[in-house]
Amino acid sequence: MKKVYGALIVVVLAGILAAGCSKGYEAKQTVEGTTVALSAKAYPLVLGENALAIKVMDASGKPVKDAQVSVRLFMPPMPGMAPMEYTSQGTAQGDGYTCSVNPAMAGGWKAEVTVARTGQAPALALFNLDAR
Ligand SMILES: [Cu+2]
Repeated sequence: MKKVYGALIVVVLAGILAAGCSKGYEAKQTVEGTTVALSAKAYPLVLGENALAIKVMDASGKPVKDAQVSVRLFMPPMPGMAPMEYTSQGTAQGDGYTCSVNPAMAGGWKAEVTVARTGQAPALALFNLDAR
């Protein structure tokens, strides 16, 4: 019976560790009343296609579904490296938006999310992302 419990504990611990390693990314920022939540299921990002989920909430916490959302992914200037910058458009999905980003090298990136709504100044939220 003890052996069974031992094996069970090993399995549970392995599960917790595996879950910990594949933990996604989640962060949010509030800019002048607009909250922008950015998440990625797999994190750090990989070189190639990565799907980012973006949720936008107004000052009352209600999801904003009629915005134009774009993500400018860039790497802060590095010595001896040409600047890297890519902009991708988000598409509406469910309660929010999805956007595909494609980092070209491993390292620290910044994702500037722009939320534009008719008749309002665009809200800009900046996030730090790692790619490996
Ligand atoms: Cu670089």
